[in-house]
Amino acid sequence: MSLSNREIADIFERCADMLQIRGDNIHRVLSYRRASETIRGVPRDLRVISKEGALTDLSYIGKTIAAKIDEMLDSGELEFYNRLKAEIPEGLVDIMHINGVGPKKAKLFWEQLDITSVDALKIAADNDKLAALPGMGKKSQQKILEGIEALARQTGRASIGDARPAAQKILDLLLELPEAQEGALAGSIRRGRETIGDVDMLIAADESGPIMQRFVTMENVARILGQGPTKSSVELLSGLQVDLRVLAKARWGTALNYFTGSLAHNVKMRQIALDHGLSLNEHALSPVDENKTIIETADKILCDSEAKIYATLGLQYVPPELREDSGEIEAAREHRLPRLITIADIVADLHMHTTWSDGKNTIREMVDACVKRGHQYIVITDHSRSLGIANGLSIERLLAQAQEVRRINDEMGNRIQALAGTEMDIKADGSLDYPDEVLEQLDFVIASLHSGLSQKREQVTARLLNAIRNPHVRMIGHPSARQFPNRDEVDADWDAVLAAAKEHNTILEINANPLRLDLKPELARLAKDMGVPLAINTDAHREAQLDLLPFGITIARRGWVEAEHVVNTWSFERFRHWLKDPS
Ligand code: DGT
Ligand code: CA
Ligand code: CA
Ligand code: ZN
Repeated sequence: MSLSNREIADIFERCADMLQIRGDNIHRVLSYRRASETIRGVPRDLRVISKEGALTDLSYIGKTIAAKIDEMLDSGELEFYNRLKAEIPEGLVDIMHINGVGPKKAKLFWEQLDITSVDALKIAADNDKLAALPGMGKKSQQKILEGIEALARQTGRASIGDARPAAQKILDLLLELPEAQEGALAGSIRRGRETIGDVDMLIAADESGPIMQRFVTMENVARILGQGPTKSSVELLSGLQVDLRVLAKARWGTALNYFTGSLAHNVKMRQIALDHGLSLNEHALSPVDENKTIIETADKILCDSEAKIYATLGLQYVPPELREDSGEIEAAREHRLPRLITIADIVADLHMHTTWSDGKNTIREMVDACVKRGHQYIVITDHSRSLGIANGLSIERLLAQAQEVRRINDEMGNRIQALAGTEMDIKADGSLDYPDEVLEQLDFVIASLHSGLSQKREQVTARLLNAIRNPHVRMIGHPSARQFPNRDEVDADWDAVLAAAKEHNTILEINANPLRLDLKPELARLAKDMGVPLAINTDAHREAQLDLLPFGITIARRGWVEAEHVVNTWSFERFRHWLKDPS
């Protein structure tokens, strides 16, 4: 059996992990790790590339690695990996990936306590056996226990940042076929969930054969999970599963509605249909008798649009992002759904980095890129001095940068307004990274949590409140500090945080980076309900990341947010006046 790209990448990654646990030369470790990353990003089947003799054209794939790829493609196995497995118990790899462990500690636990599985590690930690080991302690033991819990919650779901563009590409490809009349993404992608279990895709066509054929023969397909006239499923080389359904245009509305979900929304919709004497499924609305049995002789109502379903049931049209049975049906009944924000409403980006700290583009490059994207105003917000790993700015460099931003702003004339700001660290002890007399020289100050993220609720809350109350701090960046897939949000008293933000007119950010999406939708909705000002920003560390805004818009829409609640939909005039007098 031949292996898929993803399986080969997984094996190289595990080789790298095992070499690292063994304590091998770091360059050797890295050669396997980089090969693994390269392969994960390759959009074509390695089998094809190998046949072309082009494996070594890929970055970080030399002769040795290429030979190992060929070995796996031919035999489905890798002798080198088998030998490593005989030496290093495989469970150590899982242990090493727990937050707070790493290769050295995994080896320590193995050598000292003969621990070779996550379960055994948990038992040892529960029984206080890790704390006494050299270099350990109660605190690191507790951290490992939390890491194990976080691991248990991981479900192997893809980030929307990866899944949505990949799905859209496939849809575009299929829509090129002459048979395809209409197409859409459905399921959790269409509803805009932060993570995606599998991709659901619909195409309207009279003849499905050519569409299904094209779908299962795409070059990034690892294996076909099923192929039929109405439904096919494939697994991509990336590991993502895609379900495609082909149906008649006349049933487009009912099918799209059904496969968009959520399940809970569908269940409510079906109940409302029954209240109208109709049975709703993916094919049609069908009249039922008093026993709720479909009257076979009665004419079915076909819906070629979702609008027709909602209208037939006396409901306002419900945007997909709201379809979670969290009050949207009740609101639709009373025609009081929000007018959700759209990407066209955004006129500014208040959070981005440059080469002054850990960004990849200069101030001028970022400013030009924002002009190109049509922004009216932006803020340059590099990291502050205590964030050493991000090359944070000393006070001298910060003030020099502000001068440079203002010089460039003058150069730009009325093409854009570029403001001088900072993303200041809220330090672990709760203090802010720059004194007030420095902050007051800036146009806009963000404060963010980057460290001390596992502190207790009271401590984290106090840090956030301290930042919110500072008169120079105008926004809290990525307030919960969560990161996909495995950094949980901080534990904070969000009621207190939102109330303080409201009182002090401190903006809470909806960070649009798909790894963050923070505030999460539930908190964004609470904030909006309380009248807390919001902003949707990219936190771009390079020019291309300025295009991540749509992911933030999706999150805001899931939080029922309207344009008015988001300060970077306001004109520069209004924003500037509000900064001076936010009351
Ligand atoms: P995911 O894939 O876990 O990210 O989440 P979804 O929502 O995409 O779930 P999926 O792919 O299992 O199914 C897509 C939609 O199809 C789901 O949102 C609602 C609909 N659906 C699936 N199974 C049922 C069902 O048994 N009854 C009803 N009414 N709808 C269903
Ligand atoms: Ca799905
Ligand atoms: Ca599905
Ligand atoms: Zn940032």
